[in-house]
Amino acid sequence: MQALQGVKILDFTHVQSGPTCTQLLAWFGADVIKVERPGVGDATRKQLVDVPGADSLYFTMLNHNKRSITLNTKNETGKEVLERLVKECDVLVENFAPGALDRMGFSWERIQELNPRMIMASVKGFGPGPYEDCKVYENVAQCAGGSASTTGFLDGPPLVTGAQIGDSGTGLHLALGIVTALFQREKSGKGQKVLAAMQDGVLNLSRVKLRDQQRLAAGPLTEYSQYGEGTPFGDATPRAGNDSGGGQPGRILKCKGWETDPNAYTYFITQAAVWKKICDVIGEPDWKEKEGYATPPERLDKLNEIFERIEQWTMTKTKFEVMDICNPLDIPVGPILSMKEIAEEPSLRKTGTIVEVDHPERGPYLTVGCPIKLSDSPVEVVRSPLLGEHTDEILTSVLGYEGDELDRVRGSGAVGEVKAEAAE
Ligand code: CAO
Repeated sequence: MQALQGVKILDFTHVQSGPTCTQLLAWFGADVIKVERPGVGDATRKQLVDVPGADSLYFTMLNHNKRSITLNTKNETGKEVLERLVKECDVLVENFAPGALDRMGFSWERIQELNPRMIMASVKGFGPGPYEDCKVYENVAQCAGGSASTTGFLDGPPLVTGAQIGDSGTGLHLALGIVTALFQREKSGKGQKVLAAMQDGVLNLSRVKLRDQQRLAAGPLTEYSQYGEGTPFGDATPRAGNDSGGGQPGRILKCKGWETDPNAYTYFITQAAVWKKICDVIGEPDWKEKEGYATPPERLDKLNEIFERIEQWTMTKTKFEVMDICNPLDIPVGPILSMKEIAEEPSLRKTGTIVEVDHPERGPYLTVGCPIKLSDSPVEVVRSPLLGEHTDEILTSVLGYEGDELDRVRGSGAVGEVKAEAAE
């Protein structure tokens, strides 16, 4: 038994944001039916291809545990099949460019007519307003959501981050919106529209920077390195390099091997409560009581000197040795782990956070498993579907087509080539 067992999702998503959401719902047990254009499918199937002829890792890693039906929704018979899917499903999830669903003939009004219990969930780049009609990809959202202006170093340009906070982040937000709407439907009996705009999702994840924007009115942000360095603040939250976003100063510091290993670094936080232990570890016991060093406010204008001293110590240790020494002392540190190290980490395999999956076209590959663990809803990661792999199965077992009717749909060109044997 899984948490969302019995919930049927009509998955009209593509690329990353929407598929992240429906993959999570599938992992929680929903039956996710991915609708794709015959012969084409989700564009990511053929993007960043590493194994010629096989679905890309981009696609496979975002579409586990789903079924794929190919359907031309601009063809009359295709529309008929889609109507039946709308009536049959609980949730429709889409991340088309604004207006695409309306142009297909499936406005929110029409969907409600067909199925008043339907929850219609959308990712869009922007919410209502001046940019609502724009097409948006990850980095546009990172820039428009406030993340890029606050990421990077003070003397460099704005930076995007490697974490896909615009796409996968918004997909996560949307998934929460969907399960919340399902919960409300239990009482109201009615569906509703759920919107997660990528700009809003990025801003939600960047809220500490909006906090700092307002704190600027009360004076300089004393925990930022630039304060100690004597660099004046402007009128907007500045970029803060690797400074910690909270009240405890932190930096990324070199560790043993940094000259040749680009990831031989550790994050080191000089948490006030463990200051004395830090002083002992780095060999500066005098700093425990020394004037100008003993309390957090006194240290603010000396953070560069302090972190340089700590770095002299971390450079004598590997990032894992730093962890081994500091953890028992409750000094918060964290190694900079490369993707290679993460891929090889046995504990992540054990918890299902990293999973090896087999695929008929590409063989075994690694993927990120469900990051949210429910004690009573186990997740088994199942490979992504081939294009149209479940078309016949969905037409017959979900929508009840049979006999002449089934032949008519199959022969209409609406569902493309039926590849039931692909499941083998
Ligand atoms: N049968 C027939 N037509 C189909 C179809 C199907 N099964 N599935 C999709 N289509 C059509 C759509 O109806 C649309 O046609 P029209 O423009 O003629 O109405 C067309 O395919 C293209 O859809 P699109 O505009 O969404 O796709 P795109 O590649 O041009 O844009 C993207 C991609 C991501 C920029 C856009 O979808 C978007 O802005 N989405 C919202 C924000 C978002 O999710 N962005 C993140 C994506 S992840 O990085």
